[in-house]
Amino acid sequence: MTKLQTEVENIKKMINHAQNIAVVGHHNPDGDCIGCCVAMSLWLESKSKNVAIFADGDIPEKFSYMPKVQEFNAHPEIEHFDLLIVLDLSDSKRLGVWENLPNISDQIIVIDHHIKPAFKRVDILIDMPQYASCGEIIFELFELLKVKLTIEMATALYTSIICDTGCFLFSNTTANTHRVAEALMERHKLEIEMINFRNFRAYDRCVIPVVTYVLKNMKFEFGGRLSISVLPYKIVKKWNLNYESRHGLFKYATDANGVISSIFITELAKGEFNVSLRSLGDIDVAKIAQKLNGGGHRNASGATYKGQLKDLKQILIAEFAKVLA
Ligand SMILES: [Mn+2]
Repeated sequence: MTKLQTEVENIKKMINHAQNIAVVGHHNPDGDCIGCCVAMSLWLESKSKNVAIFADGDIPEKFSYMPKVQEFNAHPEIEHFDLLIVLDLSDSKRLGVWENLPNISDQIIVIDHHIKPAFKRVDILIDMPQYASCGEIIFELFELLKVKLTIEMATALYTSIICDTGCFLFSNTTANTHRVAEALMERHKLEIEMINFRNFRAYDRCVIPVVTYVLKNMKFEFGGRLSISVLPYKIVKKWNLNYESRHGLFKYATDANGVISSIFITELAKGEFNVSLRSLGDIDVAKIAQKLNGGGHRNASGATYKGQLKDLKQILIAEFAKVLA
């Protein structure tokens, strides 16, 4: 029995007893997080629940093909919830500006696929890191609860799956990932060309100078197996780079032939750095991120760091040396 199968009756009861429900994802919400929150909210509303959706940060415009994306963060004034459902979120710190939600909610369900989710108080915790996306877990939950998926819910869950697997490219993609995608596509005529184009091909021409900067300044270590990119604060500020536009740049750091792991450092404010780590195969970058009090998945992790860039680089290179040298 999976954790989900064991807990499904308790989840059902908890949701049935709640009327006012908050659904929250992580800050800088990505496609998995947004897809899960949308699918969950649509289902709860079909059960006549009052639902408020939260995720700290901008909801990227590319997700506007899903319903409810306009409703994220629309109800900051609500002071109490019967139930809080936390999705795709491993650490209460990643609630960002919504860190108070657990304190104003009677009960809390966490459903996540990160390694070791960390929360102070949880009534039901479903942590299934073997799943590529949180969307896969929500699909399974809906199956167990015999929820009839609408095309909007299927579109949202399909978005979850493709976004966390890089459109079925990453090593976290499993047979189950494909089975869930198959089931979603079998039930509804999803607009996969539009969804995939928006998420994996489309780019704004205004990012061209930044892409040029990244390509020109990329450094390689360990015989070209590690790439290191740094976006200094002056570039971030000059081009007004938000999380979404920065995220699209990781591809250049990770996809050069021969590169099996990458470091992408963004200076968000003077002396304050966002670190994104990616890897292929068995190289566990979550462990390296944990050294900086960050975390994530084996092949995709992140952390923040305050201090000197040269010290940060030194720490990271020393860690990568353990697996690459
Ligand atoms: Mn996820």
